[in-house]
Amino acid sequence: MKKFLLLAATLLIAGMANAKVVEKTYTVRGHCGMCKNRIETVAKGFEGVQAAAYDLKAQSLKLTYETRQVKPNKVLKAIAAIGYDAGKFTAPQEAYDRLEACCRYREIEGVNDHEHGEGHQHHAE
Ligand SMILES: [Cu+2]
Repeated sequence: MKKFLLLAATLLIAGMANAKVVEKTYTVRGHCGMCKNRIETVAKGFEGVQAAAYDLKAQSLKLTYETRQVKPNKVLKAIAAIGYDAGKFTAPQEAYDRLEACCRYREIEGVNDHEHGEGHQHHAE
């Protein structure tokens, strides 16, 4: 009986050691503070996600989560579902279309290309 209790205690401790909290960074597209808020809110909505910090400049989301409770791909998929490309998940066009004009990172990228083209012409004079 004593041996059994010892075994049970050992297993319990091993189980707790398995419950690891890790911090990982994923590429997530976004464009403004509103995007940041939405992305972080979705991520924090998952049980086991302890922290979610979106970095607009770096286009990356830092997730702090409990490995047994959270599958990061599920979080990324949920973020893609509201319109933001996340990790290997591309946001569906209809979700992207629902974003406000200031959040349309795909079109804004196109505008930047245009500006770059004009600058080049000026340089050629
Ligand atoms: Cu936005």
